[in-house]
Amino acid sequence: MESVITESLAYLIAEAADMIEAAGLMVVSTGAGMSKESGVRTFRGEDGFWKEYRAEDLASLEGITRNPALVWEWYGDRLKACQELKPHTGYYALARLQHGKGIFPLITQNVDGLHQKAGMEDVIELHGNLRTASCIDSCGASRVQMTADLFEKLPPRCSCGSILRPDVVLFGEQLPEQALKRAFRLADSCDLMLVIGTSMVVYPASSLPLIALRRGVKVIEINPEETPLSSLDGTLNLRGAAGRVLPEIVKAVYGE
Ligand code: BV8
Ligand code: ZN
Repeated sequence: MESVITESLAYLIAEAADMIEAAGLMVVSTGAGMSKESGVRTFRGEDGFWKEYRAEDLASLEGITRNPALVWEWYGDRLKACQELKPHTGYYALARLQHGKGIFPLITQNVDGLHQKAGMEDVIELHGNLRTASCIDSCGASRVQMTADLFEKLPPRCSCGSILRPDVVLFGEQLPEQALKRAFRLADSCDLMLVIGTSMVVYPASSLPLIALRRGVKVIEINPEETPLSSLDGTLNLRGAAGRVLPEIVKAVYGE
């Protein structure tokens, strides 16, 4: 994924840098594409996870009850990948922006924890995370850490005997209330939104930039591909990879 910084892209990056410098409250929203250059597979791209399976077969309550071993095998692979993978330069550029501009909130659909690994603060995990798992029957037993021993016998079980489920938001589940409320409040109050690496397919995360646009706020989209957000009035398209474009934005803002 070597996206070249063409002259036109360099011009748009300079424009985006001016918008970022001028913005009061900037909010960043990221999806699976933000982690692509760290080696995490996206959901819907050419190498996407969902290629072999439908989302409902894996990240859903009936999927995990129907085939718990398959879903736990998939989450085990992902957990191992996330633990081994390192944030790419785009992550550190975003962290540099966050520390330079004042800690802006970062809303992510990702559960890989790479934003935190790159030293970012105020990370709002809309779709949960892979750090812990809980009882599928909510029996009251405390959450368990997602460590390698949990995967010795699939599916892992709660002390009550029911199966465990990773503390991610499965399809059909409500998002964490506080995180979602804050995300909507930020979409409703920001002066600028930076949207990186999302196909804009999954709701309600996909509604956040639309709320900002409806208020007349500009949205900068960093994505090598076209999405439903790209052609909307008020969106500035930086058609490139996060790992290439973000360091160029930092160079344009901080000259380094
Ligand atoms: C809910 C779990 C309310 C953790 C995930 C019909 C129409 C509309 C909506 C619905 C519908 N039917 C059902 C719904 C609601 C449903 C939904 O939106 N379904 C979609 C599929 C249509 N949403 C829900 O169920 C949500 N809950 O609404 O609750 C409710 C509940 C009960 C009763 C009443 C109401 C829950 C959604 C959360 C689901 N969990 N993950 C995990 O396993 O990770 S979603 C999963 O997809 C991930 O979290 C992921 O983040 C998310 C979205 O994908 P993206 O991040 O956008 O990634 P994707 O691969 O799609 O795209 C990658 C992008 O990156 C591409 O654009 C690519 O071009 C770009 N890219 C590639 N390389 C790079 C790059 N960009 C930059 N740099 C690069 N190098
Ligand atoms: Zn239990």
